[in-house]
Amino acid sequence: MPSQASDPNNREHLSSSEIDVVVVGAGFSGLYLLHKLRGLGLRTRVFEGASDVGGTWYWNRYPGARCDVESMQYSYSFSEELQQEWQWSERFSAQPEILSYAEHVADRFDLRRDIQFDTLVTAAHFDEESRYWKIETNRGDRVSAPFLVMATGCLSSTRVPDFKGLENYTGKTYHTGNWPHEDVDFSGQRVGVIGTGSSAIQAIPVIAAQAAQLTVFQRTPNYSIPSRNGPMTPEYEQQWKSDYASLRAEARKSRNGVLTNPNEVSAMAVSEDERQRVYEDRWEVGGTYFMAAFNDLATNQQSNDTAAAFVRDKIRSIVADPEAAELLAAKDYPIGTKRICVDTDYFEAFNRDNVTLVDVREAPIEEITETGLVTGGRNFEFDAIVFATGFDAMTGALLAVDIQGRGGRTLTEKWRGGPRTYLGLMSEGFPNMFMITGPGSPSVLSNMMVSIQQHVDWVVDGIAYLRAGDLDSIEPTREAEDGWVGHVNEVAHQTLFPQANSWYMGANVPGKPRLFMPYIGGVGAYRDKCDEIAANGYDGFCLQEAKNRVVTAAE
Ligand code: NA7
Repeated sequence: MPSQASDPNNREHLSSSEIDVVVVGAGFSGLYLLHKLRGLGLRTRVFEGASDVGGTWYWNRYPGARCDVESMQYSYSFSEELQQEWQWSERFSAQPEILSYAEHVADRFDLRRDIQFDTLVTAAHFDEESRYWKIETNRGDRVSAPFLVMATGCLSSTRVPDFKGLENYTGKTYHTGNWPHEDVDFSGQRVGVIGTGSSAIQAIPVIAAQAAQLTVFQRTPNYSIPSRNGPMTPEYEQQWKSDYASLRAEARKSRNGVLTNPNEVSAMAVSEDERQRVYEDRWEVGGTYFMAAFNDLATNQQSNDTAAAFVRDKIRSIVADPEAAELLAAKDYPIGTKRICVDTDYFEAFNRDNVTLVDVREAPIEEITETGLVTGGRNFEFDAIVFATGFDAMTGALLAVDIQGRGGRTLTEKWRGGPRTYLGLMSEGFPNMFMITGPGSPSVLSNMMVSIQQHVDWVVDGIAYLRAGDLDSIEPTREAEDGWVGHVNEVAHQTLFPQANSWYMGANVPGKPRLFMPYIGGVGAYRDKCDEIAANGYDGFCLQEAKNRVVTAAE
């Protein structure tokens, strides 16, 4: 086999019979999977559509792209050496630094030699006879393996709305989630940004500082908290590094996989003065810590209202033009029920002379023209349009692959009414196919690094269990899956989350079933549940021996 140096795309791959596990995706999930599976002695092939590792952080290179989980917490915990040696330069890391970290991990653990880049998996069909997954790629590869792991990410299928006339536009277009690798220079240009989600909120202040004119088209305003980002101090770094083992353990048991210093008091249990003091303190600390100001902001409308009102007042105090301030102040959904944003000078950007806000809620974008767009009967001309219009979240990347399980049933067909999984890890009818941070798991409601590692550990332990027991397949029972889908839904409806038209609810994609996709029962509780199920011999799963004897957890 040639070295990667002589074969840049690393396309010379192991023959089918030599592969134990096919992994789709070389983001943080795929990288850790490969490392762990190798540790088990399993021959693993990773397919990745990009030209290098990094997943989300490979694609989302837009100006201002940054993680909203603190650097000291948004990193792998599986290697003590790695977590001690890597140095983050800021409290919240910017995309280039996170990508360098992913590259460093790939180098340090010599991962690239088992990754085939520039290759999209197009089909994965389960062959019942051999109990192997047969995989096809857009480059003509055909491989088969007993195990398939979809490490395709939750926010990797970008979405440009189906605007009339889009193909006619002659200027430059960009999507935040698929940004060019070359420098994009907006100097002297008239730029339009469509969307005001997390990506836009990060990009707008940076683009505004460069462009001649920036026009922001907002359909729904977002609540955003200042990040208070700054350089990493040696003291803060040491505080974490000297106690990583116990801090990481605490994060794993926490609600969201992030240590946010939660205040275990209801917002309704304190006086108005005390409430304002707490919000003021959290606003000063910055970041998503704000949402941990009280313990019932996600569940109690009255409590939530107080936090939302506080943030609206902050927006009014920052934005000089009262009309723009009112437009920017979210009012019709509870704070946090669309993903809370974290910014650096977002609202301040609207005080610049070269930035204009246009409301497209009442008058949606009618069409894209050769030179710009039309909304509310007004014509706007741009040298470049930035689509910050988000993703077909959680299910988009999975359903983009022609996945067929037992009896040739497609995943698309099975999920027509919404995703159905057991634990967000597997779906009935699709034996030996695992999803990392799939719908029905805490995933996007948590620190992804914590949830990714938990899933990878669970999956790899599961495969080891099968191997040790001479079992060759695992699949959830329909009953267990029904129970889990019901539980995910029930827990979601104990919160305020279903009230918002969010991508958590699939509401941003026309025609997508409207239901709350991630599991909101808490990272710690979820982990305990997964561990308990494994400890009970994989309760709710059907395990099969090579000889076809069905083994259930009760045996
Ligand atoms: P989001 O949060 O889905 O934001 C997409 C934005 O695009 C949002 O403001 C949308 O408005 C807007 N949008 C979408 N379609 C349209 C149309 N047709 N017209 C006008 N505006 C539109 O994606 P991001 O990339 O910002 O963030 C995704 C996640 O990445 C983020 O939550 C973090 O977890 C990281 P809407 O709100 O739907 O009215």
